[in-house]
Amino acid sequence: MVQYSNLNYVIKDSIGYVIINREPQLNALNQETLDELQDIFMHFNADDHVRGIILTGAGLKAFAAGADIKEFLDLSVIQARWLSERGHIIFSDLIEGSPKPVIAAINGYALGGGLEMALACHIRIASDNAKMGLPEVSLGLIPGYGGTQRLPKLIGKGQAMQMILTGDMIDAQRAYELGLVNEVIAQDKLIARAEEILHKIFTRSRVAVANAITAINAAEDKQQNGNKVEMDAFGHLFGTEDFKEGVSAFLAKRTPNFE
Ligand code: DAK
Repeated sequence: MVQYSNLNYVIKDSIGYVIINREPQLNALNQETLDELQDIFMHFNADDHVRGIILTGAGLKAFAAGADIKEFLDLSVIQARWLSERGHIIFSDLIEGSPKPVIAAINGYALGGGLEMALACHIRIASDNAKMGLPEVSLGLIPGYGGTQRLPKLIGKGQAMQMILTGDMIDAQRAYELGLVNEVIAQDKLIARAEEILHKIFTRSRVAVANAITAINAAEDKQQNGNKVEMDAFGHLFGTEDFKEGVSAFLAKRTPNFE
């Protein structure tokens, strides 16, 4: 298997773990880390041994404290625009667009590009010490990896405006109240809870789960007609073995045994 400089990964019990491993820099996302994220998500998305993915940061302090500020200064306008587009591709196509459920286990600071990475995941759970924010305006920037688009959809335009325009950090409890994270968990139980959620999902039909992700994502995509995507996916599922098995199992009062 490939060795990465900035990521650890492992596959265990059908879960692919991706751990950003730049603890001394609070797991800040430099360009090399983004390259490696692209690579591992392409790999996990295509690997049948992986049924779901947990994305987290190394250590007890940070999920990812943003894009790596030390790399900003030398970027030209054209490079910055291009890097933003590239980040969008990784976060939108490979993380949000993964056919497998991706859980962000936010184990500390999730700031700037780090929070944007969590926003691209399908489910977010946070440890009780987590702090989240989009502080880009304090650096003379705006979020560049989808934050201005995903945050308002998740927590509403007014709350997103306040977070982005003030750049203030919020704690895990406030993030839960806003709907930014689904659950707040003690730090030492965070990964176990993410695993529990995935193992519940693994008892369901894999093809149905993948189609549900596609249809839910389509709801937010202005280029697509979400209702049509849902209808097509719904029709398609009627032709699958999993559908036959799911209905037969229900009628026979037994647990389904999906492909
Ligand atoms: N980048 C680089 N290094 C970082 C970092 C970051 N984002 N965050 C922390 N570090 C480093 C610190 O420099 C320090 O390194 P040393 O001095 O030890 O060498 C080490 O991590 C520990 O940090 P602190 O000593 O500051 O730790 P504290 O506990 O005191 O404070 C903190 C923790 C998270 C409050 C603080 O580190 C902090 O405010 N960090 C910066 C947070 C931030 O502003 N993040 C960036 C947001 S802006 C783009 C697309 C997207 C973006 C940019 C460009 N393009 C397409 C081009 C996104 C931008 C952002 O993410």
